[in-house]
Amino acid sequence: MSEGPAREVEVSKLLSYVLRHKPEAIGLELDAGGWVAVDTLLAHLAASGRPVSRTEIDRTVETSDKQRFALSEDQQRIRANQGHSVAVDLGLPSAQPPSRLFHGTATRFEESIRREGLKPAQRHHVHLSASPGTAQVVGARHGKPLVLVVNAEAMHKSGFKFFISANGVWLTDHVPPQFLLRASEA
Ligand code: HQG
Repeated sequence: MSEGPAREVEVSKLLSYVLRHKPEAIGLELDAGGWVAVDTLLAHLAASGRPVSRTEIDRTVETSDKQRFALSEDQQRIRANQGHSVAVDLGLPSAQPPSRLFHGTATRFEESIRREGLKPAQRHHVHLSASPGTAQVVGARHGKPLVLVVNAEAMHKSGFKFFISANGVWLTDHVPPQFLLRASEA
């Protein structure tokens, strides 16, 4: 089995795929909270021709640049911290957001976003960052990056719920256009 950064990215992508999007691709079933036993995961990965070791799982959980995965307290189960497209209830507590949050997107989406607000696309929530720098990196995944400023304070006061994932991503269901600030208002 290969080692090194390329292998770590490969394992992280594989785990993202089966723990967020397509558990059924390897015959896996997640529980309501998105958890699965690590032993079961390893067995299904091996049976589908993509063997991963327990050490590689532990290393991925520890070193994932964005802390994408979490192990249960007893280390027996694993789940993705956020980013799911399959139906799971992460049971995250709602939290008071900072007054401004940032969303990274591509310039070509701006017109549609200004019209409809931010929608979660295939995921469960709209993903927001506490720092504009992180949002810039997220936006660059889609094209020429654009960082939008969200008036989270006003949303929160209006009763919109915010959640913070175990890896520090702010999540909300939808950001209506009136809460997207123009650069001059931010
Ligand atoms: C856009 C990665 C048109 C939205 C990242 C985004 C993040 C609209 C795209 C996490 C729209 C959805 C999430 C509207 C939203 N009209 N476009 N009304 N509303 N959009 O990938 O936020 O590496 O599902 O701006 O770092 O880019 O996977 O969401 O461009 O944390 O761990 O629709 O995924 O983390 O794209 O990324 P995505 P995202 P991981």
